[in-house]
Amino acid sequence: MTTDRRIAHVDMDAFFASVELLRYPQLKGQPVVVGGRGVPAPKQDDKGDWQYTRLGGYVGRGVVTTSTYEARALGVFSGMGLMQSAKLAPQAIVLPADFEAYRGYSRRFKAAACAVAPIMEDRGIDEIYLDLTALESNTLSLAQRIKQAVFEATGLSCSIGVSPNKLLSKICSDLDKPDGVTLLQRSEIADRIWPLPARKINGIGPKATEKLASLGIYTIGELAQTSTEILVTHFGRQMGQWLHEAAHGQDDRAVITHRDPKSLSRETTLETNLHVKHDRAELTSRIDDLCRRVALDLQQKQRHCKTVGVKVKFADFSVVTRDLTLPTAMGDATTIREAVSDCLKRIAWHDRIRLLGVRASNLVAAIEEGSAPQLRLWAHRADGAVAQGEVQVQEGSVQASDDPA
Ligand code: DCP
Ligand code: MG
Repeated sequence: MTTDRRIAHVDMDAFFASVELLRYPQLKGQPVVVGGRGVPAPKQDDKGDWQYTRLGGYVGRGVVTTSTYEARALGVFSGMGLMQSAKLAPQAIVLPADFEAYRGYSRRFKAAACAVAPIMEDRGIDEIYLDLTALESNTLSLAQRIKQAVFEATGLSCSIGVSPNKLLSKICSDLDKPDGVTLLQRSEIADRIWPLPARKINGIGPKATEKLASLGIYTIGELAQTSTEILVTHFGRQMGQWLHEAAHGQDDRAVITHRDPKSLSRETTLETNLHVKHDRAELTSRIDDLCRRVALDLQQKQRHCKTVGVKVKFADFSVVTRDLTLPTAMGDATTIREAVSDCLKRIAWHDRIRLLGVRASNLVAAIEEGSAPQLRLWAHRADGAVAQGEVQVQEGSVQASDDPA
């Protein structure tokens, strides 16, 4: 029998809100929510006292990105409208989101975890998987070292689940939040996993949860006791089989250390619905801003794109997308903006605009001066002078055509 793997799932606690509390430590212990960019930032008055925006006074379309555990106790969670949340927690403080700051902390926490356990899969802004199997120490002390390293690098706490696979570890990291460590062995699945609601399995979303409930299946244990045939009848072969395996805690997916992003996008919901002609200036500035942000994202990921797309959601909630594929890959805001203009010209504007989005896809690796110091892009010419080597860039690979190294 082969020994089980040891896979950790690390998830930051109330991530955006916790970063904000580093900036405003005086708010610790209070219900705080992080809204969108449009929320006014706290200000200090003449006496030096901080003035915060309370949820109760909020008017607009902003959404809660996350909330502190104190706000969650009042019923306010990620994804809820700020105005709806205001009814539950009018006294809660609402702060503007600062995505740049969250990305910075995200990088730091991942680097710190990687220093302890280098096999890492990046799962987004605040979560990673780590493969601990080949490491010497015992599992609990590794988990504690990871937490300590993350805390020293960021001042933030995280929760960790460790089990034989990604599916179980993801469930476990959520069992003792915040600041928890949950270790699980295969023999404990029935006792500790089966009593949980089926939706705790990553991949069972609201629709599947509802369908399972209509079959009288609420817990993971009930799902595990249901025959594969019944599941296949209701969910199709692939999903039905996967549901059965997942409920039995089976998952042999590897920890993938490198994944090329397929696309990058930015979108913004407008505070009020805008008219394509009457609000032209405002629309232009919002689109310019989205293009700049997509260009920055590409730069950060060291990618260029060949395809640029736009998304428009109208006041009647209908969505239209258009895209344009260019002959060569690029990543600068001006070229992206030109491609976006081309896409926008192909839209029939039948209603006011509620949301705008810009997407870059068909991504290839980009090499920019100074961004890849480890690469030898300089080649010695026959006459002894140094010339810049011709660089061919393809998806996921970098080749200098005349590299003397
Ligand atoms: N996020 C968001 N919109 C959502 C859900 C999440 O903007 N609908 C952002 C804000 C969160 C971050 O992603 O801080 C991470 O999401 P999590 O689901 O891990 O939530 P938290 O880290 O905030 O809380 P928890 O302690 O439950 O992990
Ligand atoms: Mg989190």
